[in-house]
Amino acid sequence: MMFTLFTLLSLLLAPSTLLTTAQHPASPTPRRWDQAFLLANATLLNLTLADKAAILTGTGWYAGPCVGHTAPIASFPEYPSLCLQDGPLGVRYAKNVSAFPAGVTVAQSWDRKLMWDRGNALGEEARAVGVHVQLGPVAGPLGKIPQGGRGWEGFSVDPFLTGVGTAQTVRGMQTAGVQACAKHFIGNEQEVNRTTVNAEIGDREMQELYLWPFAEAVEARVASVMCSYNKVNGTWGCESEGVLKRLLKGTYEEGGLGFSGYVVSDWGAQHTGIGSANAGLDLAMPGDNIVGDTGDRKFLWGDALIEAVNNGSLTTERLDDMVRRVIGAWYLTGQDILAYPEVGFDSRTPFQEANPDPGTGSGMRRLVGRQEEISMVEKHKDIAFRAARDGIVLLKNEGKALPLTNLKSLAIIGEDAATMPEGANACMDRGCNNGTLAMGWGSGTSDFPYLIDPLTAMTNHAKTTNTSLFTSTTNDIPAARSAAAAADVALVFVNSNSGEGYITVEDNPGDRLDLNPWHNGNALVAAVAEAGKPVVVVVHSVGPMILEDILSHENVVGVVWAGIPGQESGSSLKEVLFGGYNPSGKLVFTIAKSEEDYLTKVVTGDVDTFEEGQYVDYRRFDKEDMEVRYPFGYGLSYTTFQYGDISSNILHHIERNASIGKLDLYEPIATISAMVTNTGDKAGAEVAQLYVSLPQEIDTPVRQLRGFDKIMLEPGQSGPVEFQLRRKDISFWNVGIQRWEVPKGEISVAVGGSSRDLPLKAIVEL
Ligand SMILES: *[C@@H]1O[C@H](CO)[C@@H](O)[C@H](O)[C@H]1NC(C)=O
Ligand SMILES: *[C@@H]1O[C@H](CO)[C@@H](O)[C@H](O)[C@H]1NC(C)=O
Ligand SMILES: *[C@@H]1O[C@H](CO)[C@@H](O)[C@H](O)[C@H]1NC(C)=O
Ligand SMILES: *[C@@H]1O[C@H](CO)[C@@H](O)[C@H](O)[C@H]1NC(C)=O
Ligand SMILES: *[C@@H]1O[C@H](CO)[C@@H](O)[C@H](O)[C@H]1NC(C)=O
Ligand SMILES: *[C@@H]1O[C@H](CO)[C@@H](O)[C@H](O)[C@H]1NC(C)=O
Ligand SMILES: *[C@@H]1O[C@H](CO)[C@@H](O)[C@H](O)[C@H]1NC(C)=O
Ligand SMILES: *[C@@H]1O[C@H](CO)[C@@H](O)[C@H](O)[C@H]1NC(C)=O
Ligand SMILES: CC(=O)N[C@H]1CO[C@H](CO)[C@@H](O)[C@@H]1O
Repeated sequence: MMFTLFTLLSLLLAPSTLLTTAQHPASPTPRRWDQAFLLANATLLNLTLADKAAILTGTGWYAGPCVGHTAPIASFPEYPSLCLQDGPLGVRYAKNVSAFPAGVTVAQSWDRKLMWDRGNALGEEARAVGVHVQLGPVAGPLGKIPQGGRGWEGFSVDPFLTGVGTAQTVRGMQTAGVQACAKHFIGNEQEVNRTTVNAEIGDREMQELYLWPFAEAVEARVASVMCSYNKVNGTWGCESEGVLKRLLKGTYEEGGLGFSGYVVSDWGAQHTGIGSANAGLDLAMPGDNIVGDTGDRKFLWGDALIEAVNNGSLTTERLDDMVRRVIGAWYLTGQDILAYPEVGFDSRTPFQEANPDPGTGSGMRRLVGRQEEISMVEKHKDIAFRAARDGIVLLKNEGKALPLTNLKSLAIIGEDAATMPEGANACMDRGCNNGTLAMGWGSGTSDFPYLIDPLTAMTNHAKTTNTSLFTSTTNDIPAARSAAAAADVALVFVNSNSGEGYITVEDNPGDRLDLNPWHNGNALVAAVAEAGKPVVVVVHSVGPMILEDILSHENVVGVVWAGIPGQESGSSLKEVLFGGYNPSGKLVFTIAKSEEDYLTKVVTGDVDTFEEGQYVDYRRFDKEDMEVRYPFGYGLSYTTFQYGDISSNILHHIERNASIGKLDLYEPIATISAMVTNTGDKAGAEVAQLYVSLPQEIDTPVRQLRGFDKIMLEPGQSGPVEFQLRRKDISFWNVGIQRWEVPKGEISVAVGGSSRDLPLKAIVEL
């Protein structure tokens, strides 16, 4: 009888639109949560206590080919052994999958469609190799600490931009049929002592900064959220009722996001059995404790969950809620009706001797290659390329030094210009900084299927244009000088790397030791600049760097910020340098004049009090009226743009101080429009930005990003940009009443090309 009911439900709830094509915008999932839960409820009636415990407990560290698995369930044969796998820029440890640009680089494109495309491509590749749950995107760290090791995995230090990046990635991934996992929840802002540090976060910055992108993920129907290693207010992230039960799953009336999916622990972040279940953790990963590089097969859940229900310390209601969330996410994303392939890779290590991998030199893993994966790399090449190219930010272009045209000779200088001799994948989890930097290090990496390094791309270009190249692909100063002396223009490559704290690279413990270029990059630039030729500096960096030394040389006429570009590094850079593409990227953080200016830094000891409140990055620089080198949102083009004609259209007149529901919060209430004109002589795209200023009496940043629109314009052409404001976008978190509230007083908006270039202003007349 159950079977009949179940079949009927499945037919009724069979998704109408599916799953295959990269349409945009697309319905974020084939089913809604209520439809998924109806199916999950029917299934729950059929499951034993032991089945439920198995659904909720990982099978152990490297107990299968993925980094996490649950067991198959005999009485529920359609439900698979779930495969959970990193990560946010590609499928970790798989072969022949794409290595996309990191989150921070696609964010620099400020292109919603491209963010969705990249997410969708990530999801398609994960699904093609049998991954059910892809561990990304990264919505935290937000990146309040510029040295923080994992900021590059996410999008921006601005919560609005990170919110858009997170939501678009979630939608793209889940449209491909894979479950997304927004991580790390919450307050995991540094690598040093990340498993012990206590993040003491006040409600205001919690809601207005750190929770914001997770709220957007929930609105995008994210299937799962990963709780983090750190403590919040003294309690482990994965057993904190305050953050899991109240902030994440609580209703809006309770100050929460109303998240319907499941919370999965970061690997080994679970510390208690029943405590974590009662606090809001739903799925324990990898299940056992990680000791060194192996699991101890001691499980905090599994049989203990059964005992706990039997002895009354865990209610059946809560257990069923956990199961409903986990299998509900499987129904939500339509994985019950998708043909899901077998897992096509193996993450287990170390099998170096038994399974050498001469192709890449990584030699660490047993890898299974499959035809469909190979075609995916080809299919997604263009997305990987565009995300890298459109994320390049032109910071300096003195006397139109760029694009480089009609060159007779060019010098390519610096070890960051070329792949290291041992191969792009030589270092396990990219845990070194040798050769050109196209990815940070840690679990948020994947193997490069190929890496077009800058030197290769420049060499090919030089051949087609008959340009002589002089190269020096180390940071050796005499060699750099002589290469520069022979050429018309010198390209000097510098970089700065960071990653996850389980690997230390050249004394950098995940977090960066400082914001200078690595390997004496400043001295390299100085030496070349002294050779007297025009110098263009190309920067590959995980996050903010201090550029004062580099900019102090008159001969440094150009600076190109190429981010963390992934497999298409050189090809994307070549387009910008030689004018095949007009750069349109903008900074997603501020480049300050000195490291101390940021105020926030890696805390030593075990407590981060978040005493800076909301005032991180441009929110701080604007509050203190500090000079910066390059402001948030800044980026040059080979053409110029002018802004005009701002107007606002109120869609709904609202009561400022009335009790509202969650739906109202995300409802558009006003549209702001403006005209942008291309006043130069080249076609190009402009990222128009909208910042909201709330009345200063409520102790709020001077301005906050609340909209952006990217428009492509021919020379002389004008076109409209439009920004939609939701109620939340003009609200602040009222700690007293624990609600979002539209403040009394004047609310104004400003529109322009960066956070410090805002020619248009208007008042929002509510
Ligand atoms: C699923 O079951 C729970 C517990 O009985 C109930 O609260 C919930 O409304 C059900 N969901 C649906 C969509 O029927
Ligand atoms: C319930 O379990 C039986 C076997 O015990 C199986 O045949 C049936 O398909 C299951 N129904 C659902 C809805 O999972
Ligand atoms: C953390 O502590 C601060 C300060 O006491 C408090 O305002 C906030 O609500 C707490 N947050 C959580 C999630 O417990
Ligand atoms: C119930 O069982 C759980 C799991 O084994 C255990 O942690 C807890 O201490 C037990 N509680 C009681 C009251 O026996
Ligand atoms: C990377 O460079 C470091 C420092 O020069 C060196 O010790 C290490 O062997 C290099 N690693 C590889 C894989 O080449
Ligand atoms: C390339 O440049 C060299 C030296 O500048 C010149 O001799 C040669 O004719 C050029 N070849 C082409 C195909 O333009
Ligand atoms: C990490 O925390 C411990 C205390 O648990 C402290 O002694 C140590 O100094 C901290 N390490 C750093 C680098 O801050
Ligand atoms: C409305 O305004 C009053 C007075 O400023 C304040 O006490 C109250 O908390 C506000 N919010 C609501 C929802 O009434
Ligand atoms: C098309 C492609 O990149 N194929 C590669 C898949 O991976 C194997 C193993 O590394 C390579 O040998 C193939 O060239």
